[in-house]
Amino acid sequence: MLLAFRLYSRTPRPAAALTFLAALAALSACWRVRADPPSQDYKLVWADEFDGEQLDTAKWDYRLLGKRRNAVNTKDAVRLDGKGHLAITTSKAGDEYHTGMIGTQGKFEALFGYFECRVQFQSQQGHWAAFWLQSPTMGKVIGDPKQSGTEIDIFEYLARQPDLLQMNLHWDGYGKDHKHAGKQHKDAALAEGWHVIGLEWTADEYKFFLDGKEVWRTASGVSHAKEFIILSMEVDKWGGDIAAAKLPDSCQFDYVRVYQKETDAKR
Ligand SMILES: [Ca+2]
Repeated sequence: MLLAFRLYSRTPRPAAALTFLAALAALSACWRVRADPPSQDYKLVWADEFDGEQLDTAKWDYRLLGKRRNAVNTKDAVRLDGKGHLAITTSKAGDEYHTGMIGTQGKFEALFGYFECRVQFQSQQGHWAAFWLQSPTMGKVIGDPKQSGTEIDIFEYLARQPDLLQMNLHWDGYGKDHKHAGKQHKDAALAEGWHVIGLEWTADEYKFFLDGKEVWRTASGVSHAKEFIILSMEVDKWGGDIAAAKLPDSCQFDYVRVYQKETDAKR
């Protein structure tokens, strides 16, 4: 009724109407930031809200336990805080660094859709956080990422570059045929608070979103293979000098949600 009055009143009050429309636009932007697939025909098909006290092992496996890069992946590094968040923590344990990685391989694998997480990044250098997709067959057939799949790094975040969101695609294996496409998006707000990061993956392209805003679109290395989800922290010099980090240091996830169109879900 208010909207009708503002828009259709015979004696319009342009300032009030504009204020109202601006408020409506701001509210709509808020909704987008909270969680929203890019179009109405996406339906939620999988999610973990990280409620409860224990990692849901019906959805996730601990991945690559043991030595990985310059750390040791442990189960203890991956914890729910009991307040709806998953934390992956890098810590020092004697002469070693411990960190963690979880994935949905063999439990949830999807072809196309909209993948989203809400995340608060780590603050220290020496390690990096990532929300990524991987196919079990990546690199098996060289020259055809459609068939073999692609490593889709929906985000990688390095606290030594606190205002950069890194998005990367890798295909044709990790050897001499390796191909890469990537984008760094600058946003000074990344280091503070929570952010919603999403990927829309269709048969033709990828679109990457930060807080509801598209930040990269590419048709490079588009996978037509089913992919699983990985959440990880990794310790290596790409992240900076871990010896200079104040540990423990965590990346926290509030949720991971996957939406598909009806046509995707039937594949
Ligand atoms: Ca949550």
